[in-house]
Amino acid sequence: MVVPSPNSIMKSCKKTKAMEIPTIDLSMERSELWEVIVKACEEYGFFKVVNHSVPKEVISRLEEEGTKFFAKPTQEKSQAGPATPFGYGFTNIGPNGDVGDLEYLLLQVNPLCVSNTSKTISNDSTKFSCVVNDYIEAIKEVACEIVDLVVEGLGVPDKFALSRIIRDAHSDSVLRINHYPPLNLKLKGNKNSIGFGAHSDPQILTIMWSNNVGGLQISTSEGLWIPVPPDPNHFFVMVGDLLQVLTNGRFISVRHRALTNTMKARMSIMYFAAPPPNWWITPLPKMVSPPQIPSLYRPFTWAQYKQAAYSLRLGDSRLDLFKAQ
Ligand code: GA4
Repeated sequence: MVVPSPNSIMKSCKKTKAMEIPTIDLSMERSELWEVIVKACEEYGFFKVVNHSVPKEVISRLEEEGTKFFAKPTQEKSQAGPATPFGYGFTNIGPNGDVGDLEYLLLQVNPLCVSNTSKTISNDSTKFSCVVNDYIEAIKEVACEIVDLVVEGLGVPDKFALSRIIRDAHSDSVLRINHYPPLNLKLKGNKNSIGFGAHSDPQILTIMWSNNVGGLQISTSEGLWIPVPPDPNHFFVMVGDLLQVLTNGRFISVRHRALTNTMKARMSIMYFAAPPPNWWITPLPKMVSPPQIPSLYRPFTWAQYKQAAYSLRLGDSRLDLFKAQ
């Protein structure tokens, strides 16, 4: 990834406009929800979720664990790294030279157990694992509720076609805790810097929580960057590349990025809902009708897609490699 110069970021920031982020109230009648969810996924690949089922304490306990970990001396944190594939990482994103002003923890979601990684992250690894597991269990339910609504909204007869993949015991879902330290203006000399460069998420769906510090921006289909006001009481949902394929291009996997432009530290927690590695990905039968509506993508497994993602740069368009001839 070429890190944009501070000037180019400032220019693109000037172009940003206030946008009403689509909001899905999960306490609404199911029948009213389908339409709004499908519309948000089609138009932006992004929406906010309010009235979700995750207890406040489940989120605050994980935030606390993250804060405790990132406050440790670098040498201690490094014992939990490198994040290849799981553990502590900083500055480097992926294996191909992408960088950002952040540090992070990448955590395996399955199996839910006290892993060796937990032992290097916390002095109380059992507590750390419990806190992470409670969060994962709760957020997985939100992810499943959302994809079940999507499936219903699309009129797919198999009601659990997507949640079944996410619930699979071998699902390759990942939890990521990002920490964007406050920017030292004296050192950097600019107000905005790239925390995490522009990209789409490769998985099915991402559910994001962040503290009350802004930085996330999403791109519209016209390439306009929209700042997302932070909201620690609610979650944000992003359509991933696989959901774009599963809907045969009807939904868009949203390009997003995170800027560090503040004197406050930003923390975000992302749950990336993914299939098991050997799961074949093709558009849902309802989304194709050859010859009028052929599949836009050739079949591939999640393992193949992941391999492609890791062989490219963060901002590259991996879906192009899987387009049908
Ligand atoms: C983006 C979404 C998740 O954070 C992630 C990232 C992964 C990584 O940081 O190791 C990737 C990136 C993400 C997409 C392209 C590849 C892989 C870095 C990178 C350059 C954990 C994921 O699954 O894909």
